[in-house]
Amino acid sequence: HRLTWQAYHRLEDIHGFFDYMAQTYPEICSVEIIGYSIEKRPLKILKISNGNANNPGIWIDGGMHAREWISPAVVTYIANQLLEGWDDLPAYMRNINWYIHAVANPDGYEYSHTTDRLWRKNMRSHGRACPGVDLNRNFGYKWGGKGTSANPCSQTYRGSKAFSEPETFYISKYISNFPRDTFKAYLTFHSYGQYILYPWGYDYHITKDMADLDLVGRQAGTTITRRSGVKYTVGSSAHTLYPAAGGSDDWAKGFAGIKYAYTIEMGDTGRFGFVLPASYIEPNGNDGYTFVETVARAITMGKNARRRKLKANTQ
Ligand code: 0X9
Ligand code: ZN
Repeated sequence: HRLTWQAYHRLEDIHGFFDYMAQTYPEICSVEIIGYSIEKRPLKILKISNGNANNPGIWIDGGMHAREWISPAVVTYIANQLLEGWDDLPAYMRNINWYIHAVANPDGYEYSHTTDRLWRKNMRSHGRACPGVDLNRNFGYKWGGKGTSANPCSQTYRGSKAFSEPETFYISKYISNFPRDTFKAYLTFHSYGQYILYPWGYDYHITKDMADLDLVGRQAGTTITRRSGVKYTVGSSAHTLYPAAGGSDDWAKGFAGIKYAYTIEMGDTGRFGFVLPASYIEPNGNDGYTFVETVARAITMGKNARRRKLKANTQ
């Protein structure tokens, strides 16, 4: 395959990497096309598993916003780390069914390479008005609320209705088709700012279960800083960034019931912003991997702790 982590690559190289990995490691991985974008590009995911259908599932996506090039780069870096290191990975990483969607907005991603480096939305046409829907305002949980726009020319245009866009619709369809509780984490990679964010994003709303997300988020942030020196700010989306409804993380938690729903905003904090030099891919990739590792561990350890408790209670 032609993918490297020394440069930003086009969609073809990323999908070629997925196909190559599926051919090279057929016992543990495969690709699946979950649908097609507005411009008919495949929405392609890589599945990695030790074959145990009962493993907890973790969904990882990237590239929902076209210009955030570090995101697909980090997501493919993580996929590569998982596969190249598989035999030596700890049990809590191998006993997970991984679903990796590196470029959730393939049309926008290509457009940001060919035409407009700072393109954000998908490529939905609205006749004569400005094209594009903000996919991270198009998910069907509290759709149309704060931080969203009804104006197609806005960068945060929410679309004509919840899941009006194939790119969001097929993610929701794919995840919803599994039995509830299959997925324990939904991790969506964005940039920039170095934030680990959890629901709720639609408003300044606090629920009990946010405490667990906060704890694991902080654990990830602390571990990243200890390993690489990079600092991540941890908190709920609305409080830490701004309220914005229709995000994928809110949908994952609020509708799909996935406990660990996070948006991670990778580096940097603004020096280069979206136009981050490719030399930042590897360091960001390692930080992203640490984040994923921390969440996987929390899922497995949580389960073991519960099992220990159950055992203690029945003895
Ligand atoms: O605004 C967004 O969609 C995300 N930030 S970005 O700069 N990458 O565009 C933050 C989304 C946080 N989650 C929710 N608001 N639900
Ligand atoms: Zn984004």
